[in-house]
Amino acid sequence: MRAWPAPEMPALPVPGPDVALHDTATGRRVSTAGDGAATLYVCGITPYDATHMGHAATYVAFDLLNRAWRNAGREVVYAQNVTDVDDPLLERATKVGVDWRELAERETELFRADMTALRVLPPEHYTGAVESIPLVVDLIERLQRAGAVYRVEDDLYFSVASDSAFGTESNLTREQMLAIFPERGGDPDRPGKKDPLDCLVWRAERPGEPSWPSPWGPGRPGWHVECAAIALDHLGVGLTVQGGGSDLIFPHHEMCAGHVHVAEPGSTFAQVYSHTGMVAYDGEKMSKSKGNLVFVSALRNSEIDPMAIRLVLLRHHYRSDWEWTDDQLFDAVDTLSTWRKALALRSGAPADPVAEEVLAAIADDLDAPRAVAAIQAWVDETLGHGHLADHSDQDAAATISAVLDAALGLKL
Ligand code: 5CA
Ligand code: ZN
Repeated sequence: MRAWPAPEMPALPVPGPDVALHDTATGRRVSTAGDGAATLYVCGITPYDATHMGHAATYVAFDLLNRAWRNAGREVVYAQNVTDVDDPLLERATKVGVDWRELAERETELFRADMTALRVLPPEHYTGAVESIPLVVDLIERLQRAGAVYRVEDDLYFSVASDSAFGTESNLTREQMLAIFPERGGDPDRPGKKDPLDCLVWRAERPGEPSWPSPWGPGRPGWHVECAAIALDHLGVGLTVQGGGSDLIFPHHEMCAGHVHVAEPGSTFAQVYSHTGMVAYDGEKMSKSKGNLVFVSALRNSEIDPMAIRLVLLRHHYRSDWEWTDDQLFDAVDTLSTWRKALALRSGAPADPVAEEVLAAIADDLDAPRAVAAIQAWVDETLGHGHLADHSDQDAAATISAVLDAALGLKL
């Protein structure tokens, strides 16, 4: 599948530091330094509605990581999926009376435009579930050969007992898993399952639903096996970072890891499991199913500067849960206008230490609020001095503009 056009990213004169990232599995801060390319898999959208601020926050967070690696001189290979066939997409298509393929293509195209406006670097591999069905079939066959798959009627399930590391990504108790599983697409009560936590890998054709041929008859992929197959195909095992929102910690990322561990015995799916906090609106997690949404495209259509949207997102640490309010957006618009005033002076307060602090903050578990504070301090100092003679750094604006763009994705 086609991704979106890459924004230009200026090369910085001094390389940034190696990146450390909080790992969900161990609860520790882990260095992502290493030889060879850094590999990143981030769970993509289910394209049945437009990109909301929760999605945008998640993709901007991993964009900071992508940029930090590149600024540190690291090669990056990034893969992202599109869940372009799944229950919620099919249900929405039926409800609004459009073909599910048309709905998926329309919303994916809107997502591309939103990511372009927010200056998010595109993945090297942007891959749909539908185009990956042969990969999924291949992975299920491998799981089957390992004895990890069984039938319930005509559907196929993955046995979580077959992965000895099951549970080590989320670190949840069995009771916690059983409580969350049905809220996130699981079916613990289905008769015939060996363990209530076992997950669907192949769903046999149902009347009126799309299906593809397979060795087990016509059907379509389960959700977790889709991401496992795409990540494995493009990035292999031991990827540097597996990412997504914290709503994917369980079951999604636990199951993806389980599939890969069983298909590639002795492997580790990811070195770091990284999760973003949830963005709320009107007191609840912003979600397509609840409908409490602020769309990136709606703000773009009302002539809001996408860089102001990006600044609102950067002002929250990626791991915290927070609530979107329109006031934060208006405040970001005002802030950017002050920043632009300072940059228009060209010379200003010394910029090199600021650029260094921005790179250090982002390399330190993507601390964007700290980076934004460093820029704000430079702007205050530069504007506060009043006349040019006080400004010791003749190239300050160029240095600050470059680091804003390269590290934070803010082109002003
Ligand atoms: N297609 C699956 C992943 S394979 C999916 O979860 N799609 S999604 O459209 O529901 O979400 C896309 C991405 O945005 C996921 O990484 C998800 O964790 C993240 N996300 C969804 N809602 C929020 C929210 N309110 N705040 C932050 N991130 C969110
Ligand atoms: Zn996924």
